[in-house]
Amino acid sequence: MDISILGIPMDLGAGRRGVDMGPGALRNARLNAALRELGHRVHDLGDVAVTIPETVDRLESQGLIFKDSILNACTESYRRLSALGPEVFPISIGGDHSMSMGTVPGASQGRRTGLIWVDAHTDYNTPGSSPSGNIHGMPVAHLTGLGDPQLSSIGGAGWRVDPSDIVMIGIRSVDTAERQLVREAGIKVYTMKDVDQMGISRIAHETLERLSGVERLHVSFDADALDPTLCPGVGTPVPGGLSYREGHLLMELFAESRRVTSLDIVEVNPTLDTRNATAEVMVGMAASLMGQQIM
Ligand code: HAR
Ligand code: MN
Ligand code: MN
Ligand code: MN
Repeated sequence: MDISILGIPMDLGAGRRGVDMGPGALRNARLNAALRELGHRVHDLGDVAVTIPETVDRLESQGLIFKDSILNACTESYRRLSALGPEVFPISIGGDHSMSMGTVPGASQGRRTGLIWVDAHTDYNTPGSSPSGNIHGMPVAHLTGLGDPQLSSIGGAGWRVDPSDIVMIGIRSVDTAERQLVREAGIKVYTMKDVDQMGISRIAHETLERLSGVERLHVSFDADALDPTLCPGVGTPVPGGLSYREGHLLMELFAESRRVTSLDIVEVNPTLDTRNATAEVMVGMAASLMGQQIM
């Protein structure tokens, strides 16, 4: 496969600093080499330009924290990924999760896209519902057309993800108003309770079945979906996450389906990590999704 890697060194959407160093940490953990060893052709596009927070006013626009700068970085990411065409598998490495407002439409190539959101959080706040104002808690809402009109139209005026084409896995932290929005939208959510009760294998199969009608299939993998004992390098750790094997099995089963067309790896924060362990685990997850097998 032809894989293109795009770095998005952005922490503007997060409540604390440091995920802007995620792309460096993931490359340092040998992401590119690991993918090449699987037989893929890997082309690194480098990083998109992201505003340095110290150089701008935090409340650039209508009280939405760093909105203009996030909009710029997402628009640039959208353009870079759109230009790749449908034959290339893009892996976007971040960076806080607000980047997915650009990477999901960019990787979609204008097609109907299924979105698998692997995360401790549903990231379905709107500017009105958000308790923090941090845009990394809002990308999915904007991808479905809610919220700020500029952030919700990065992929063009008509493009959006249908809430019935979204599946979330690993969820264990949802704000009160956000929960209502997720319910109203009809998004399929597998909480950690579901993971414990059903097993990740059944969840993977149900997810693929539910998304059987889409043309493109995007996995957006937030490192905080995994248990914080395994991935301590995240800004918003929540106890009780996916185990190492649950994460890998999920990726292995998606790989087996051969249906996934793009990936984000987000929220890796080297300033909070232990010897780059979180980046190394996430490189392993990417390798499993891209076909690495035990035997
Ligand atoms: N729900 C909280 C908020 O909106 C925190 C969510 C953001 N945390 C993440 N994204 N790391 O998954 O502020
Ligand atoms: Mn997230
Ligand atoms: Mn999260
Ligand atoms: Mn478990």
